[in-house]
Amino acid sequence: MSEKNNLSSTEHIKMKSDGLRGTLKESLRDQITGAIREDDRALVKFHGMYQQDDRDRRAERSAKKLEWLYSFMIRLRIPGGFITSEQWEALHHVAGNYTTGVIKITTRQTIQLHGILKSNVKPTIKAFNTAKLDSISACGDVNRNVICAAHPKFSPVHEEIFGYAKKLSQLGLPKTKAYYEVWLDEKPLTDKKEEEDPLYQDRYLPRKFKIGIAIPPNNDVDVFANDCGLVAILENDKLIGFNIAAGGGMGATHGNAATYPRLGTVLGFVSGEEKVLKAVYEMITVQRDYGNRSDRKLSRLKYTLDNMGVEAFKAELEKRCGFKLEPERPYEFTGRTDFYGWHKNHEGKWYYTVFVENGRVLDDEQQLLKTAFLDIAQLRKTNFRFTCNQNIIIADVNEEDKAEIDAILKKYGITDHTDHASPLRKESIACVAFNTCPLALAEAQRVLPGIISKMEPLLDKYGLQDDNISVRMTGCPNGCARPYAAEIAFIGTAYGFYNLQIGGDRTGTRLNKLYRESLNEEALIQELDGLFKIYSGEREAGETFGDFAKRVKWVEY
Ligand code: SRM
Ligand code: SF4
Repeated sequence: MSEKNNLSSTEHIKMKSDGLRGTLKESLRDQITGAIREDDRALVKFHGMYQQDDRDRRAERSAKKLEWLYSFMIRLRIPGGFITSEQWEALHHVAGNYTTGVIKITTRQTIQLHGILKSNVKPTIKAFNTAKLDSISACGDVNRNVICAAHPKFSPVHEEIFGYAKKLSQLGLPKTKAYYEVWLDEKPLTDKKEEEDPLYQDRYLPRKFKIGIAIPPNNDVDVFANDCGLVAILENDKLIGFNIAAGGGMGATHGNAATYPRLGTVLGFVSGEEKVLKAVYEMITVQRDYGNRSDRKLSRLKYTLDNMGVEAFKAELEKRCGFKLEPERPYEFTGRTDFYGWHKNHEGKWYYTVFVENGRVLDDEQQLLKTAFLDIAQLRKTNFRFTCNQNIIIADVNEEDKAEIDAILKKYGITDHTDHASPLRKESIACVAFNTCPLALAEAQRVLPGIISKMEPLLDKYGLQDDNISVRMTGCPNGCARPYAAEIAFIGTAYGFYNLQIGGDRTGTRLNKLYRESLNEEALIQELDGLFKIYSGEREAGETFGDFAKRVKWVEY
C-alpha cells in the first residue's frame, strides 16, 4: 500500500482542508494581495482554478517592488466536450467581462479562461453556474474532465458512448459541497455526513486521474495517454463493451530518470454498463490505495502499475470488482485527426469542424472566430463540441439551417481559414506555456504557428505538402500537448531551446524518442530540412514520417 509515513505536503493540506474548504473564504476576503494563501493554492485546483501570474511582467513588477501580477485561470468540467449554444453565449460574455477575452480550448476537450483577478473569480463562477456550467474537479487530485471521441459522424452509437463520459464524470465527482459554499455562497451543510465520500475519503487521490474513451478507428482522444483508457468495441454497429487500459501518462521531468511518459496497457475487455462503471471505479480505488503519496513526481497510476506489475495490478482490480476481465477484443486505429469542414451523420444532422489553431478562440486579422461563434450561438440552432485536438465542431445542424450557418462561417473568414490551412498546421498542437504557465521553460503556443510557417516551405520543397505529419510542442516535459505521442515533438528545455523527438506513430500507439537535445529554433528547422529530404526520397509507399524514422533507426526502439 502507499507510503503511510513521509507524506508529501499536499497530502497534509488535503487532509486538514475540511472537505477542500481550507481558508479559501478568508483568502478571497483579503484585499491586500491579489494572491491567495499558500495552502489554498493547492485546494483551489480541486475547484478547477489555478493561481498564476503574468510571467511577461515579472521583472517589471519586481523592479517596481510590486507584487507579481496575480490572476486566476479557470478550467471548466465539460465531459465529452459538449455544450449548448446558450452555454456558448454565456461563455463568450464571461470571457469578455472577466478574463483576457481569449477562450482557450484545451487538449482535454474543455475550455480555460485566463487572467481573472481575485475579485472577479466569484462573479465568474456565478455566471457559469447560471449557465449550468461548473469547474468542479477540472483540476486537482481527482478524476479530471472525462474525454470522449468527439465527432458524432463516426458512429451510430456515439450518443450512447458519450453517455458513458457523463456517467464516469459523475462517478468521479467528490461529494464535498465546498464549491457551492465558497464560490456560490450557499449555506453550509448542517449534517456533514451528507458529504462523506467513500471514494475520495479525506485524502482524495495521490495525483490527478484521467479517463478517455475512444471509438475506433479514430483515436482523436489519444486514449492511451490516459490513466484509464476505454476503447469502444462495436459489432454490427452495436456497442458490446470496452477494452480497458491502464497506466497512460505523458509527464516527465528533465534529469529525473525515474519519470517517463507511458502509453496505457490494455488489461482486458468488459461489457455491460454496471461492470464498466465498476471496473473504472475500482481502478480509481486501486490507485487511491496503492499510489505513491510521498513523491508527487512518482504518484501517477502509471508508476503504481509498473511498481505492482501489470498482472498483480489486474488481479487486485478484479478482486475489487468481483469479476474477471475478459480477453482483449480486436480493434484497429487508423488515425486521430479531426474531420474538418462539413460532415453528415447517420441521422442526417450536419457537423462543421473548425480549425482553431492551438485552441485559441479570438478575433484576429485572419478570421473573426469569436464573432462568428457568437452569431451562430445566438441562432440557437446548433450545439458546440470541443475536440482533443483543440478544435470546435459546430454540431447537430439540421439540413434546413446549414446554409445559414455556412454563410456566417464564410462571412467571418472561418471556412477560408479551415480550408486553406496546411495539413501539417491542422495536425499541430501546442500547450499554453508562456505567459501564464508557471512551469513553462520555453514558449509553445505563441511560437508554434511561426515554426509551422517555416516547416511548410520545407515540405513544399520535397513534395510533402499533403502529408499530415503530427507535430506537437510543449514548453516543458510535462506533456500537456501529448508530445511524446507525436511523430515530431519539440519539448522545451530552456527559454528558446527544445529537445527534438521523433518516431511516434500517427495513431497514438507508439511513443517517440529523443533525437537531438536542446536545439534552438534555427537548428530545429535545419535538422528537419535534412530529415524531410531523406524521408521524401527513401520512404516506402504510404509510409509515415514516424514509421520511417523508426525503420531507418534515426531513433532506437
Ligand atoms: Fe497540463 C500542468 C495546461 C493537458 C500533463 N497543465 C498543467 C498546468 C496546470 C500548470 C500548473 O500545474 O500550474 C498548465 C496550465 C497552463 C495555463 O497557463 O493554462 C497545464 N494541460 C494544460 C492544457 C491547458 C494544455 C493545453 O494547451 O491544452 C491542458 C488542459 C487539459 C484539461 O482541460 O484538463 C493540459 N496536461 C494535459 C495533458 C494532456 C491530456 O491529459 O490528454 C497532459 C499529459 C497527460 C498526463 O496527464 O500525463 C498534461 N499538466 C500535465 C502535467 C504532468 C503530470 C505528470 O503526471 O507528471 C502537469 C504538471 C503537474 O501536474 O505537476 C500539468
Ligand atoms: Fe505548462 Fe509544461 Fe503543460 Fe506546457 S507542458 S502547459 S509548459 S506544464
